[in-house]
Amino acid sequence: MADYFVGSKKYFPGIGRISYEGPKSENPLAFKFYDPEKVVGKKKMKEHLRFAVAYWHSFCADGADPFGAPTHPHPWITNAKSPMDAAEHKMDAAFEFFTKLGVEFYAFHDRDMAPEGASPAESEQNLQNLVAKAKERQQATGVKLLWGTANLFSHPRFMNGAATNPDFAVVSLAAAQVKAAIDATIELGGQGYTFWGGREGYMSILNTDLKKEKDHLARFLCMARDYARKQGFTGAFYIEPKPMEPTKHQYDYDVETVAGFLRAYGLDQDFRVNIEANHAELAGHDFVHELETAASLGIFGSVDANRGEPRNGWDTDQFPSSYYETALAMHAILKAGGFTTGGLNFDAKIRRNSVDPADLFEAHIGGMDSFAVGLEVAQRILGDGKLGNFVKTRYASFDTGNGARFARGELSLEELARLGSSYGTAGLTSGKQERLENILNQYLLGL
Ligand code: XLS
Ligand code: NI
Ligand code: NI
Repeated sequence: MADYFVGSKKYFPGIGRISYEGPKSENPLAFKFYDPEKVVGKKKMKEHLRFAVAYWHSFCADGADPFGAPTHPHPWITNAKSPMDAAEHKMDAAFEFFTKLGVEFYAFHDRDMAPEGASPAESEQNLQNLVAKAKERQQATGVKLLWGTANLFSHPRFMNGAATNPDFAVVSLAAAQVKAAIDATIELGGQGYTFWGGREGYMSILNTDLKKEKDHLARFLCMARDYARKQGFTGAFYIEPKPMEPTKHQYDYDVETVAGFLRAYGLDQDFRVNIEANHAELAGHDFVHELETAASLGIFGSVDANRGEPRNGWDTDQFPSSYYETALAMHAILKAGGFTTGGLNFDAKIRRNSVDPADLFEAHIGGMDSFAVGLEVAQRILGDGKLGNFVKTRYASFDTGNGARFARGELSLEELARLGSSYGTAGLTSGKQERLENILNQYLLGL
């Protein structure tokens, strides 16, 4: 990666390139566990983990919440002469940050990068101007685009939804944005394009035609896919499930729901899921449950790496810090064959009272270290095979004889019932959950 922006002192003065110093380092601005070049299994850590920084949380959000004013106003915005000027300075800050942190990817929404104009045409022009600058910076630094997306939730016109809006005019305005965002993603060599349906859902069933809205959503996604493929996009399309917030009920509730939707509308060949840890929690699932579900359905794509606060019921988007969770997540990801187009995108924000410029670095360092530990633990679990073998043995009765005939669909219910009456007592085999949890704890400590 070129050092072009690392030398920059503009927005993060006093901070240089973050390097690996090992687990005992007391330097808050160093990696303790993430050693990008270290080989784990067959790949380097950086190739396994494919970290991305989220443009929106890190360079747009300013600490404002529904109860209070911004606490970290960004100099690239407050000192700017115009919204376009702010956008360009923001981009400098972003690339300075990416290169100093040493991440290889970023992700963005159209409106994170370029301000909305007075018309769709002006908005598209703004985006194209900024995309040209981003392309230069990508070339200068080697930083790549993990995925792009369109913000179809902030503008008041989307208050009743975007693709599911009851007003056709709004659906077509959403299309103008998605078309431009797809073009931008292609221009920047993006490896994926994400749809997070923030307002694709409803607040009251009394004013909602559920079937129409879902049909429209599917129609819209088909059109977007066809357009992108026609333009030569070969990357993955992701749907990012979330059960609620800002709507009461979001259609892309969780992975299983999205899988059913994709199949029902014939979209399952092109679309995969971008799984966010905090969204899994809001849906009442463990993060690893969503990952394993996606893998089992063949639609695992990418990850929005963050964590929720189990005692709060909303998307707190905190940086990941639990080794237990990252180990189980990386175990699921490695079992699924690892990332191809996807990666670990930090859809996470520093807390409102984290007001030092260094806090943004420390947050990402912690998240990257947490996943590096998770990766090493996962590799240990897979390398040793104890857990995998236990699971395999648990289902061994389906490997041969009548069990295998059942699995192949060769038995009728009558035959199965006849076999059942010959077994007498069965089923009293221990699941050994406690033993397995104890073993996992040993792996976590590297034993
Ligand atoms: C919001 C979502 C959003 C998507 C991108 O909850 O996580 O940030 O990742 O639109
Ligand atoms: Ni997300
Ligand atoms: Ni989210």
